Amino acid sequence: MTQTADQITTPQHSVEGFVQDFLRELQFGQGMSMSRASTNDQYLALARTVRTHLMSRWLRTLDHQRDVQAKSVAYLSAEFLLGRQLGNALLATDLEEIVEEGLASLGIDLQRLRSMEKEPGLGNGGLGRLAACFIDSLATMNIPCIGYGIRYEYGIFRQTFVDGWQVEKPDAWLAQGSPWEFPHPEAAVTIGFGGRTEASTVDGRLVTRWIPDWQVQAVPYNYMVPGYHNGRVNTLRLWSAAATESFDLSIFNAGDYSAAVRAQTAAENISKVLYPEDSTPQGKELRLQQQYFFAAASLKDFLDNVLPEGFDLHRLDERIVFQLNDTHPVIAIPELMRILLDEKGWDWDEAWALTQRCFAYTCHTLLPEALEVWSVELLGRLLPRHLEIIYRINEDFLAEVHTAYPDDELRVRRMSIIAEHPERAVRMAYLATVAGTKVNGVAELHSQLLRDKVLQDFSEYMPEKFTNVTNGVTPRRFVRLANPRLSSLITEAIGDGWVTDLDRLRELEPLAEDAEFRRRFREVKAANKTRLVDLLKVRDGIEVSPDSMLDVMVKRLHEYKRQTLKLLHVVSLYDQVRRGDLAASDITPRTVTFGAKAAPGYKMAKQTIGLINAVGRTINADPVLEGRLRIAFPANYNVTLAERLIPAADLSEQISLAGKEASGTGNMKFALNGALTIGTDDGANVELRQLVGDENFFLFGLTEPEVAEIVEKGYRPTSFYESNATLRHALDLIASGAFSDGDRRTFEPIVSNLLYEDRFLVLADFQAYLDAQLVVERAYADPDAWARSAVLNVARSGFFSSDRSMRDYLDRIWHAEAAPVPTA
Ligand code: F58
Repeated sequence: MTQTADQITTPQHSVEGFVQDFLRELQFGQGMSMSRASTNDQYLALARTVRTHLMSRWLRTLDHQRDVQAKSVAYLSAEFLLGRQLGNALLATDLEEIVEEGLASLGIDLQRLRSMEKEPGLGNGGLGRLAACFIDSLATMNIPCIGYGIRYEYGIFRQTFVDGWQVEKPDAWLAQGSPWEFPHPEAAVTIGFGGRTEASTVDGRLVTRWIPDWQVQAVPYNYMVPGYHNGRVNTLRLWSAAATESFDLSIFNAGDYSAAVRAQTAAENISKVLYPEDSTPQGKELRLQQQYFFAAASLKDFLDNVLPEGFDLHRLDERIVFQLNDTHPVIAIPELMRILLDEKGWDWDEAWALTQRCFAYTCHTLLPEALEVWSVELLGRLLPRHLEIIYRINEDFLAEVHTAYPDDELRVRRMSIIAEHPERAVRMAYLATVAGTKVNGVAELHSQLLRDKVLQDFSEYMPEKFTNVTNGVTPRRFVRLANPRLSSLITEAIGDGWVTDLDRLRELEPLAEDAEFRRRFREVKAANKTRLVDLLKVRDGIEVSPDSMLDVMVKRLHEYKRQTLKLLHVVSLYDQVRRGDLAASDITPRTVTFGAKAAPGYKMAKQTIGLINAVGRTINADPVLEGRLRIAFPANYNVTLAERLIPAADLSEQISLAGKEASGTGNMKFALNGALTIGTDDGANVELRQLVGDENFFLFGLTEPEVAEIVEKGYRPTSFYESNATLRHALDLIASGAFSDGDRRTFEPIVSNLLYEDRFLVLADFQAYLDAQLVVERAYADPDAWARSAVLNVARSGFFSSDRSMRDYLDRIWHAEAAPVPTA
């Protein structure tokens, strides 16, 4: 008889029990005695000890799901930017104190072991981190969910600086093995590519078959996604590519050993590396291979292995909703159609009706150039059957549109899933919109602009499909784990219910008026700064004064996010001091901190990194500015660094051009950790400001309608350069070579881009930004009033919990319910 989860003994929840388990893992798991074990051995033994605590919950969750068959959410995402796992596992199991004490009794420092963990960097930025927050919330809310994605062997590159320029290094996060993954080679599925389709008539019915000409194996690696203190552990299933045996065999049999090995390498390439985000999607064949690889493997896995045997597929939508995280998994739509039509023998209408009930699509952008398209040539070559299906979907859809708008041929053409120029290509966002039950944007303003601009024709034709779900972040990782001091202060004041019910932070509001609470709040901020200062010294050799205002801009480097605007502020302060227009002693002491990776192929972004470092080198060495103005730019900003930086920040920079940042999620993390925001009326800043109140938010800049109007009339950046001396001097200083050893060519591309193009209206918003920074300085001059505002930011930002986002998805899109896992 097989053992059930209930019969498996849960490890002991005591210090002595933990110490025993840990030593057993060290000796028998890691093969090390205490005296010989390295710190890494100790970390691995600890990770394995902690994961056994999650194991019985995981098995119980699976058993429970098998019994109750509750509707699940399949979150399909090419990226899951998880961050380190150990801290989260300790938190979920409530083992932090026991482990700390147990390790201390062995003379081991828990923090030291935690620092050994390499974070899985399986994402670029906001989109990937959002996926990680969402699966955390679903587990905590007891919603059955499977995350499906790709186990990239190399995650986002490791950023280094050489002479201030970004140099990318591979991120071999798996080099030492990962104790958090569970490979299941026995459950691998085969995924086909290429080849041709064949139509024939069987029993009077037209049947199409796809005969791929090459295949790869998709091997699942399972990761635990623990709920917070609730006994649920959901699964994240990431696929790794491997050569199929049959593939190898045919070539081996032909006697060509090296060709066979090459083929193996080609197969494994599919999950080799995460594509670093670019300013435009690159349309690389390997990327489409990655997309189909994980979308097809996930569908097959769900249909064949997760659904119970004999399940009536007509009811699939009662058991699952496939949420498409941007367009990357959208190829799953024609794949489900192919399975139903070609493998299950359904007719078109019933297959289409079911497919339309099973998918929903989240859009994460507003930049038209970032909307993914695949050339018909490539898609047809790699996935010939899918292209046929997409054509048919389009044909039927356009016929419908034509019926609705018989006299509007232009509209019909605009709405085609197939673009005709500059080449014939499949518009993946249109396909997702046509096929999905719902389409959502990620903040109110974004969803409105999707309806009114990006997908206007579609929202007019099927308004009921469009909805909004404002993003959120998990309070477990981004407050409770990242900011233990603030967490204790909050818990002491209002109890610990906020960790799973973040609206309860409202109860802190009256404490904003309590001088003693404000004092303790400032103490927390100061201690977090000291913790960061210590980290930056060790991690990057950067010296930061804990007494300065910590002004932080951390996010991917993109022109629309406008890191150059922040930099122009710094350059202009420096310039004013140099000219004698401003006394250094009148500058509020600040450390302007950047964290940003640029896509390796994004020239302007890499230039900007070079310029930030160059300006930093100059002003940091200038004795006149000592103790007044510094730039800190630690390399390789990632989730781990975010967890240290955000709790220490005073000022959060959210300065994208209005109408360009879909939501932003950093903005939420900073507010929840008691930083005040200087920001434009963009993305979720809009909602943040409404919640915290105008008086607790530094708003500046053009609004989206104003931007649209200026662009419509013809924007001339030089007019700002000509009419604003401060701006002119700052730009001239960069152009003069002052930050590049007198070489005027080094940063010429940035300067001329700003002067003659400036797509993101940096110059138009410059003066407003400087003025708002003066307001910031005045506010910061009164530390107690600043603390009051910061407390109110915390108290009023509970809305930005990803738990709330999940409730919105559940109510508006998924219609799934909680299924509490019984405890043993
Ligand atoms: C981000 N998108 C949005 N894309 O820019 C941000 O406003 C939003 O808060 C966040 O999604 C979550 O909704 C984003 O991170 C990517 O990283 C893509 C990865 C794949 C290539 C194209 C960019």
